Amino acid sequence: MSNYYQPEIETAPYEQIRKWQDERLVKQIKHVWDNVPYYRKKMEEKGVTPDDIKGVDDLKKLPFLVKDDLREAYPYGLLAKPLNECVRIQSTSGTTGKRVVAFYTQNDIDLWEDCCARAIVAAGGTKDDVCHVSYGYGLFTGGPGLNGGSHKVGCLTLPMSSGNTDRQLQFMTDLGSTIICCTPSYAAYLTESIYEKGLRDQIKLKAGIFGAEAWSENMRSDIEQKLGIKAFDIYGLTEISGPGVSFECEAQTGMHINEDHFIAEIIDPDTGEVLPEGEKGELVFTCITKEAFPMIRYRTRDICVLSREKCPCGRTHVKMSKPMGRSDDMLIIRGVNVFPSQIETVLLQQGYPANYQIVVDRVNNTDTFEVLVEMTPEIFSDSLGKITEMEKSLVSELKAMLGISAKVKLVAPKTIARSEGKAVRVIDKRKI
Ligand code: DLL
Repeated sequence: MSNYYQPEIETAPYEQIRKWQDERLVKQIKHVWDNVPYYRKKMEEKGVTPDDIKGVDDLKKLPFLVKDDLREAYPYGLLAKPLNECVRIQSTSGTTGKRVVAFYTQNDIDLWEDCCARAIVAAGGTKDDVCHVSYGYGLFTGGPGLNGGSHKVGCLTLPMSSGNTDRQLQFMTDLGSTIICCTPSYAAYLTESIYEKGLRDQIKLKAGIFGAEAWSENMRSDIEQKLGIKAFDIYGLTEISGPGVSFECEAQTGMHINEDHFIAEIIDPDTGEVLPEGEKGELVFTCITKEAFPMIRYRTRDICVLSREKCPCGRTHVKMSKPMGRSDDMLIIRGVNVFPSQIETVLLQQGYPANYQIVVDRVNNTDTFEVLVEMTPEIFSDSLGKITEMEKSLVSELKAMLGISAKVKLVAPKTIARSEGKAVRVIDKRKI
């Protein structure tokens, strides 16, 4: 039996959702036109005014925003409210260049926390739960978002933040955590530590809410089995608020996008053309309720598929697939597109843990491609012959999945650095 945090919204008929979107979009575009000169200029350049936007069908007339716009407009150029009406900033983990800084009014925080509360309730959360939040707190949106959602649901909230695994496990056992929120790679690490310390019998977890990075179905079933929990995916990005832009329900077949707040489109990343439902492409979001930092047609670079198929959970909001990679971090190795998640799938299928690192380099104008894979203590063997055989077998499995050859190196247990946040999966040394 499904539970909802805001049933009248989460199960609203599609016509109602569409009505909210039409009305809110028109209002939002006026708000942005009036208050964000940077975006107004972009609209003018495209020859669009707020009068041209009557509803969702007109969305495609509007210009896109990309990460470079955020860097260019840093820090206040995309702010749509006076600074003294803003109460919070959050920021992305940032790769190159300036960090992305997102602003929130109190109302923005309130709606964002509602989204996170929907995710927690969908994972079975109630006010009787002890919700253990091990996403980082601070500028990263993971900790603050799930913390706020957990309060709204009324769970006893443990604001653990990331790191200090011994302390995490002590609180988890002493206080009887029932829901754990963290990155999937940290969940896998915690699981490993629970077994190592013989704590499995003292763990009361029933659900995990894992997101912020890609993870495979095999990783899900591995964690679910070992901890005896149900593992739910949660998606989001700082620019669009943080975690809770979409979340999984008990059906575990994609994440419901909170469409009363965000309009989703799928585009061809090369041409920008909007693709029909069911086609794979880049996800684009328009925020229709955010006041301080309303992204319009923001290109996420995440590649996925949308589906309006009826969901057994009763929610009516569109579902997105797990991101299958990013249009900008997809690796092109010797001309072949490679997603790290494909490599992870092969490893888990072959009984290896998801502790791996992809190293790409260019030697004599040819790409080198190496996958370092950690063995578990069970499969660890110091017989050179056996290791060579296992490496060979992985090489052929990877070749079958990817269409190109990788060099595989099996390394001893615990030699690849563990992450408390997002795992570093790819080391690309090429200078192209
Ligand atoms: O990672 C927000 C978040 C926190 C989501 C906690 C879920 C849980 P950023 O640091 O801005 O925000 O990174 C956003 O991370 O564009 C995706 O590429 C990736 N990402 C987020 N969630 C998932 C997921 C947070 N469930 C970027 N699966 C996004 C795969 C994800 N990738």
